[in-house]
Amino acid sequence: MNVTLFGYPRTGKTTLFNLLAGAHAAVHAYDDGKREPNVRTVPLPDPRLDRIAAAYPEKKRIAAALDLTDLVGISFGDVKTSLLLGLLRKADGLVHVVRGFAGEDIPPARGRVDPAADIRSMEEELLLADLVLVDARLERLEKDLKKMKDPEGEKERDLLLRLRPALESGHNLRAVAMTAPEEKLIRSFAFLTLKPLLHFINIDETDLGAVRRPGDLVPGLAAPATGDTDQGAMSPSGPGRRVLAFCGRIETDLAELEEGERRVFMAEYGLAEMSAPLFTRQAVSFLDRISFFTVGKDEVRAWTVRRDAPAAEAAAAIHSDIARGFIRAEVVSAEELLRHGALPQAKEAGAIRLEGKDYVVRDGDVIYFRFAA
Ligand SMILES: Nc1nc2c(ncn2[C@@H]2O[C@H](COP(=O)(O)OP(=O)(O)OP(=O)(O)O)[C@@H](O)[C@H]2O)c(=O)[nH]1
Ligand SMILES: [Mg+2]
Repeated sequence: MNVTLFGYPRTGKTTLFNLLAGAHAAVHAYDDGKREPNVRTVPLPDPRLDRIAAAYPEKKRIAAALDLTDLVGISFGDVKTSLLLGLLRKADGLVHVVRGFAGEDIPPARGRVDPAADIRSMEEELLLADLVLVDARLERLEKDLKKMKDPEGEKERDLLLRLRPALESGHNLRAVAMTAPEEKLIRSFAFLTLKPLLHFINIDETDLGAVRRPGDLVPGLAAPATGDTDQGAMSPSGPGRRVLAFCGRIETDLAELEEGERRVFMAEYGLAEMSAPLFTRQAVSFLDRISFFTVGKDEVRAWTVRRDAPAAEAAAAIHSDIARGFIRAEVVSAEELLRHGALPQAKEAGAIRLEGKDYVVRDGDVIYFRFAA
């Protein structure tokens, strides 16, 4: 599972990467000409995993992991031809880091600081990159179809012809209703506008009061209504843009402090939470995935799988052998399991269900896969 940080030059991508990954990658990448991305894997905290693991103190606890990639800035207008396009396409989710801080010493990429304009133009660039891909594929398909009849190719062409106008009229492919087989048909294109996208605005400390209400900060770009909490700001449901804000400079200073001291300064700035826990807590749902858990011989472990995935796919996330030899899944929700204490007691109480390979996995399921080796 991976997320890529990208955006125009000097917006604070590496600063955010360091905050999220607890890393110390050099900023000023634009000075030394470094082109390779920074990469780091971070564990995703999950209180349910902690509580299940607490019932098994002798077993190791293994959190689900998220791979973070930090790209160098892409110049305005360059996304569709960027050498980094391949890396963007590989991502499961995209975090667009947006310049919101003034900072006269660091000239903004487009001459002025205008997060709303940057968000709109980056979204257009993503649409355009997908459109280029659709057109190139359509041209190729039409040529082939003239030479030879190919029902699969015709299906693909018809679908692409349906996607094209959506892109042209400024709609993400996420907004186009597609059947599961259709989604599969175009999966290999790795369209950018199909990916979960979050705009993360790097704001000035004077705007910190608005940090969890970026909709107030950037009028017209309201995140889905979230009341006073940040909950749901990254959630994929609903048509709204997903926008969060952080203050790179302040958080970088705060990250150096000890917990107690940090709390004091955070309170002073009116900052309820640092970006790292905020982000990692919501990363699984941001990526349109859900978590499930396994209690193995030696370890209690969290996994993630695509939302709406069947049990067979969850099994495959662990090991292809388990998917291949799948017999039954023994399933109990984490809540139910914890009510009984541990698996043996839950079993005794008849709380464990036997499910087949088509069972749609629910967030928080604890699963034991029976399989034939
Ligand atoms: N004033 C101010 N400066 C910041 C803030 N965040 C980052 N910077 C500075 O902006 C410069 C660029 O930050 P980076 O994190 O390297 O930005 P980047 O987007 O990774 O840059 P490239 O990879 O070169 O595109 C650095 O000098 C940072 O110290 C902020 O919130 N406020
Ligand atoms: Mg950078």
